[in-house]
Amino acid sequence: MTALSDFPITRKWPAQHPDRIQLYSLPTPNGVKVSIMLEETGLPYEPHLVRFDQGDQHSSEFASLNPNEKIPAIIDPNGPGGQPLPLFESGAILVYLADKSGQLMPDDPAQRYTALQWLMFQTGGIGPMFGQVGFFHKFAGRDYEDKRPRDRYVAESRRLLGVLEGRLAGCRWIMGEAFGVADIATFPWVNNLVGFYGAGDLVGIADFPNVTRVLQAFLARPAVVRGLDIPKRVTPR
Ligand SMILES: N[C@@H](CCC(=O)N[C@@H](CS)C(=O)NCC(=O)O)C(=O)O
Repeated sequence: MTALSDFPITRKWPAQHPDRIQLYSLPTPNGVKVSIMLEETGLPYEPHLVRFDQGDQHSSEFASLNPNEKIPAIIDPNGPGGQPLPLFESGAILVYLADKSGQLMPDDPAQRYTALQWLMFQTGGIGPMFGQVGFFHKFAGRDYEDKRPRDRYVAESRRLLGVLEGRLAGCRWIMGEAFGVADIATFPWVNNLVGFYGAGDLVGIADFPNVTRVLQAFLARPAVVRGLDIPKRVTPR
């Protein structure tokens, strides 16, 4: 038997509500996937802020939960078999929360695999490639004289946006009429690319009207608006 209090991370971020899912995160594109999912499903949870400006993600307490030292991570005190379940990797967390809540994932087995396919298209493609655009366009890589690395990631991101554009033509959401985990994984990254990274013109976002349409619909959802700001930052981005 394990208790929530057995996890070293609870010493740095004590649980006020030990019966709730514990979320360790920061509102970045990967972080908000989980807060949006939790807001959409209504599962009770307690958010804890992991401050990058203080190197919290590299603390021994955080690394004891995620040896990859990246947010988001969760502990569900009431996981499978009634035992606490620690979990990292946003894609795995979304699948777990969909299964736990019985929401935002198709019931039909074939549709479920298709949703997982698009979820993994995000975690394996969109996230890493858009992230590199951010590095080379907004962060330290911006000052590199050689623009070939930036151009490579911009071209690949454009290609991925084209794949998404094709999928969304005539569709309300990635899986058709039903909003779900693939949308929750994907649109925080599109939002970040055109918003925070300011790379909309660079990737030619105007060439992807369906992506833009669905992004606007995503940002209009009340649970998305809430999730984008959880856990609340104490310092500006
Ligand atoms: N594949 C991971 C990626 C997580 C990730 O890259 N998180 C970033 C924030 S968006 C992070 O924690 N960065 C902190 C660091 O690299 O030190 C996931 O999907 O959960």
